[in-house]
Amino acid sequence: MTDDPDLTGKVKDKLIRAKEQWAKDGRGLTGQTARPETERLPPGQRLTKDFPVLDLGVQPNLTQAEWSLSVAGQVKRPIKWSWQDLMAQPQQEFLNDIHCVTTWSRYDNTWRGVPMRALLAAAELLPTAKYLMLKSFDGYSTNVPLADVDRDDVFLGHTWNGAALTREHGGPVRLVVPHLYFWKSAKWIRHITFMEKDQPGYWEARGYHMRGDPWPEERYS
Ligand SMILES: Nc1nc2c(c(=O)[nH]1)N[C@H]1C(S)=C(S)[C@@H](COP(=O)(O)O)O[C@H]1N2
Ligand SMILES: [Mo]
Repeated sequence: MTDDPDLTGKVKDKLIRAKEQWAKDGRGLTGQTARPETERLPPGQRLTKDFPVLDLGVQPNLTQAEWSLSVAGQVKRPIKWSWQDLMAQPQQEFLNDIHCVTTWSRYDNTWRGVPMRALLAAAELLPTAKYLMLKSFDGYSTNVPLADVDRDDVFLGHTWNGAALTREHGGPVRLVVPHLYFWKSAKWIRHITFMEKDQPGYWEARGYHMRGDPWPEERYS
């Protein structure tokens, strides 16, 4: 086991309580339907030009050398990737829109990173692998169905808009799952477990949706 990282900040208890209450109140739900084929902004979202920072309030200070990602569970080949191992993987450019469940959306993010399908291929998944639990260096976790990461547009991102991903946005490395609400995009990613059965992560255990597709407004459970 690696040493626990140095953490900056304090857990934002008030924000966490507020977000739990939003789930109870169904905040942001419009009941409208919209389609990604004909629209760009999902229902209940508003566009922002800046890039808000959202997390539990505690940010790990990780150098590239301190970062690593381990992969276990329903796989034939467990993985442990250092920064050098990640750099040795295929690198690609990505362009996407971000939709946060707190109702902001941000268009035209450019990224560089490793396609998630490179990791899926390297781990050689067992047929029993159906869901993922993502765990991060700040103690955060989130779950996602395998089908939602086995796609060309999902990646491990290390560069955003031409510069190294900053610590506040999850650097050195975060997952990006652009077609789901942004809470599924784990910052400071540390560990991935492939699971047979779905399990709730941090927000999913606090009233948030197990999948989180913004188009049908899968905000809450
Ligand atoms: N490790 C970790 N990842 C996380 C979070 C977190 O608290 N810890 N918050 C999630 C939430 S709720 C959102 S909206 C996005 C915010 O990413 P950003 O700060 O880069 O905008 O990160 C997601 N990934
Ligand atoms: Mo969020």
